[in-house]
Amino acid sequence: MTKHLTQAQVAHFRQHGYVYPMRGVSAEEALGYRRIIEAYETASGRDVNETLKIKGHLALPAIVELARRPAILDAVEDLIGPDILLFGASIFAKNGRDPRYVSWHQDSTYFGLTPHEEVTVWLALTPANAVNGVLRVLPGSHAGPDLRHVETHAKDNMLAKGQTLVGIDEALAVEMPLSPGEFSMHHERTAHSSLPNRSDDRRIGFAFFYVPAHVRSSSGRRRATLVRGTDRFGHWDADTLPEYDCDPRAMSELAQTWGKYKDGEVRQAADMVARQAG
Ligand SMILES: O=C(O)CCC(=O)C(=O)O
Repeated sequence: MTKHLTQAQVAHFRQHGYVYPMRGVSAEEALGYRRIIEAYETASGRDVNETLKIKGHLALPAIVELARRPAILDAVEDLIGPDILLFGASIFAKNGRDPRYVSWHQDSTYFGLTPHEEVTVWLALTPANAVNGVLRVLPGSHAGPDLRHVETHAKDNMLAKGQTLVGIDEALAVEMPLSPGEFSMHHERTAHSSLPNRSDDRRIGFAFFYVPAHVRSSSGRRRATLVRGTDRFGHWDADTLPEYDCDPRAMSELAQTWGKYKDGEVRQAADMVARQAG
């Protein structure tokens, strides 16, 4: 008995590594979250792509609340079971007429998790479509190994290192168009990417990273938030959640985690695990 997804959607995810569209919040609520995030962006004076990354939920209680929405967690539970940790959240906000893109990549190479059972929920806060740089996936890529990424550090690449899979056949890409408040889900090994925004308005999505409680960090102890069920494993320390917007204790954890991620600690750890396995 599933809680949100149909059996056919669960089967689709298992076979292809992605599923969409599901409704997480109403269109009005999505607009409300967009406004909250844009107000935060204006107040901070910085592009949210620089400040709401990897542990973006630590900036605002509203983002933690969004990550805990029952409709979202019900769908996550249908895929990974009832004991669910949120180990991260990142915004992907492209401006109108924005040349920035996301190159083909697999998160599994960079997340430092074992076993590879993470599921990403990508929640649309604006429409996401073929014109404004919708999220695209490579069906079935979750079933293969972690592939080699070239770290390009390209200027318009929105990824921390411009990490890029080479040799992907674009003709196999599947777009996952969404209306505001809808979400897609993809497995951490599913190769994904997005093109520049050719529309006049922004394209904003929030990606939430969920793991079942038995998944460990392969890069030393890290932090996460139990969002549903029971943690009988204790592999993760608790995130310092914000008690109010821009709570300095939580903001310092956000900044440290993003810094470490960008600077390669997680990647090095993932490399070590790969060497041990290989
Ligand atoms: O929003 C995008 O364009 C890319 C999203 C992404 O890379 C992710 O959700 O992991």
